[in-house]
This record gives sequence, structure tokens and C-alpha cells, in this order.
Amino acid sequence: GASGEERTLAMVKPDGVSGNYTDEIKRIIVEASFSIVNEMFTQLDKETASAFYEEHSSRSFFPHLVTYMTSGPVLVMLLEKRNAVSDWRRLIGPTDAGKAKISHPHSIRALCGKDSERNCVHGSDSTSSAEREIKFFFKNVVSGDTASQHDEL
Ligand code: DGI
Repeated sequence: GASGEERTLAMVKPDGVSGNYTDEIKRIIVEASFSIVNEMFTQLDKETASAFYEEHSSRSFFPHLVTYMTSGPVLVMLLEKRNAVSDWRRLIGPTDAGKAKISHPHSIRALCGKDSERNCVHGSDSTSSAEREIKFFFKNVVSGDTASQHDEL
């Protein structure tokens, strides 16, 4: 908008929730000046996880990824700030959390991820992905206070 604010979709994945990293991740989010516009604690089913990661459906790791993403509850968050997409990507670090521990030791994935699959958090990788992913989880977000359940999709 005119204020230069941007929105992105963040998620604490099942390993992050089960490892009790949610509070620490939210503290990092607030300290980095993001607003949490909306959030939803939910359990993804196979259909929803497959649709969310549709672009990876032909990859060999896809079935394993879907199993992982449905292995426990996740916390989905709609974040807002200037340059939200790139700033959140920078905060989470590289996809492979094992590598992140060496190359980006202060990143969130270094903090709580394990490897290239169990990497603790998600972040939209572009403004167009952010738009798609926000719509995927949060319908009818006008002023940031109307959540919908993913199973209404
Ligand atoms: O946007 P990212 O999450 O950083 O990475 P991505 O869009 O390339 O991949 C999406 C997710 O797919 C990633 O968070 C975990 C999973 N993934 C990516 N590459 C691999 C993978 N999972 C496995 N098992 N092996 C991979 O090489």
C-alpha cells in the first residue's frame, strides 16, 4: 500500500511446533518489527499440504515432504512490514538447515531446523508466492482480522 507495507506468509512447521520453538520464533518476529496480522494453528491434511507445495509435486522428495508437513500441527502467520518477503526470508536462512547452522548461524533455521526437509519454518519466496500463499490460508483478509480455516478451501 501507500505506506510501503508488504505482507508475507510464515509458518512454524511441525518440527518447530513439537520442539516448542513457537514462542521464541514469535519473539524474533516481533523484535524484527513485523506485525502478526493474522495467525492460525492448524493440522494440515494430505490434500492441503500437497496443494500448498504443488510446485514440488514432481520432485522425488514430495511424498516424504507431505508426510512431514502432516506429521503434527503448524502455526501459520500473516506477517506485515516494509520488505516483509525478503526480510523474512533473510531471517529464516537457507532451505537446508544443516548448512544454515554453518553459513547462517543466527538464522531461525539454524536455531531449530535439522536438514533440508525438517527446516522448522516456511517463508514465501517472492511477492507473488506471498499473495498466493496468503490467499491459500487466509481468505477475505481486509484489515487483517478475518481468518478462515484451510478446510473451507
Ligand atoms: O522455500 P524453501 O522452503 O526454502 O525451499 P523450497 O521451496 O526449495 O522447498 C520447499 C520445501 O521442500 C522445503 O522447505 C523442504 C522441502 N525440500 C526442499 N528441498 C528438499 C526438500 N525436502 C527434502 N527431503 N529434500 C530436498 O532436497
